[in-house]
Amino acid sequence: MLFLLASSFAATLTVGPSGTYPQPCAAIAAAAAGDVIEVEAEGDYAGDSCAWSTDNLTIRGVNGRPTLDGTGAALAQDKGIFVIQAPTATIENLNFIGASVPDANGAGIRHQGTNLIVRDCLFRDNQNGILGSPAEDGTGNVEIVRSEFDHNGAGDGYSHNLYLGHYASVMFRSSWSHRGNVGHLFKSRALRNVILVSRLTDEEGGTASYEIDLPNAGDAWIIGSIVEQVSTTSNNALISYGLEASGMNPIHALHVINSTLVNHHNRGLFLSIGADMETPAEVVNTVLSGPGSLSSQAAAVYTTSWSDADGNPEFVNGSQLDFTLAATSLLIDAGTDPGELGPQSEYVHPANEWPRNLMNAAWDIGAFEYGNEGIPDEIQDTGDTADMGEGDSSEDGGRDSVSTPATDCGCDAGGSAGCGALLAAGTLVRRRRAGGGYPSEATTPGA
Ligand SMILES: [Ca+2]
Ligand SMILES: [Ca+2]
Repeated sequence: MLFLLASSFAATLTVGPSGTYPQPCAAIAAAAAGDVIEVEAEGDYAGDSCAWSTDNLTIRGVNGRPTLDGTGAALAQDKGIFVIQAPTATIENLNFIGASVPDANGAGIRHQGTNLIVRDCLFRDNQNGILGSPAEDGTGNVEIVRSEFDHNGAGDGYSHNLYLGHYASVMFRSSWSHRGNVGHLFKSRALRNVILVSRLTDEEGGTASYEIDLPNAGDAWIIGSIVEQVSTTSNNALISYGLEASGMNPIHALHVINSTLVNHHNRGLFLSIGADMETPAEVVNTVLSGPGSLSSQAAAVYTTSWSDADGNPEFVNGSQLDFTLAATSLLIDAGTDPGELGPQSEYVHPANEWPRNLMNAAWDIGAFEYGNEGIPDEIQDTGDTADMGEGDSSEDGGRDSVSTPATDCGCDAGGSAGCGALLAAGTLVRRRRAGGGYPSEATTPGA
């Protein structure tokens, strides 16, 4: 009995100068299912790399964000810095840098398990930021929150900032993918993809191909997000959907809601939609700014959306990628109520989010609501933070440490006009205040 009890409790293993283990992979090798591994930021972990199949490990950076630098190192299985073959894994607050292998597919994280949660991580100058394919097609949920993907790609067009295979679902939330090296900023073949209050901007120096590539279509939601194509893009389309027949998903429904799409190339195609996609794309409260064609799909439906034909959207500073609205913008209050799927939060740079309040009782077009200061309405109105719990950021306006709304303040199953449909679909999850102040909780079926 005592043995059974002891074995059922997760242990915390410590890594670093004052920890038990010198390197993360030594702790990973020693860990049992369910254990937490805390990695001190101040250690030197260059070249540390391993594969594991131990279930439900959490690897977490503490006292800052530690760096796993794979530059010049031989990486596990010639695949990546972390090669995860466990059913479920959680990776928090780590930098993955410089992964490269002989076949040019080296990844910061190579995922071959089922469920993966990544929070507060950075992937820079790897051949792939994350490269994943589930152990069994059609299973597994990947959730990426508050993470940055910068200048990954081997430059061959086959490696990307982020490339996920045939998972059941992928959630990319309050995250930033930028400066692609020829590959895509986001590529997924999942049955369901949700890109929520995120920023996918190629930016100065980027040469990404597609900013979003969903080659096998699927149930796709781009909500409250910013997508920008730079003049040096390798392909003048921004969002590519359903262009590969092989492996095509059964659902062919693309929804773009309250997003800001900007083309800085001299020509372009905002939505490149495969000819076999019989369901009209739904584009609601979305800005499509810059030259080029809106969509290759004639049947696409635009509801209170805005293109150059409608005039200047009047961003505060579009050339510097500030797509908030000027006071005189005609996009203010010009949207329609997107219902259950309207974004309840806004992207906050870099790689964060805060609540989106409906200002002047009318939706604005695009990813940003004019006048929103990110503080939940309840706080703005009353100054009373008592019912919001700890971690409110009302003092600093929420920009540094995004407040995590209590369940009645944001997007949750019981909230007002929340993201009910996504919640019901098991994609969005209840936002509640966790110990670490995370704005979202992961979906980890069976965990
Ligand atoms: Ca492009
Ligand atoms: Ca408004």
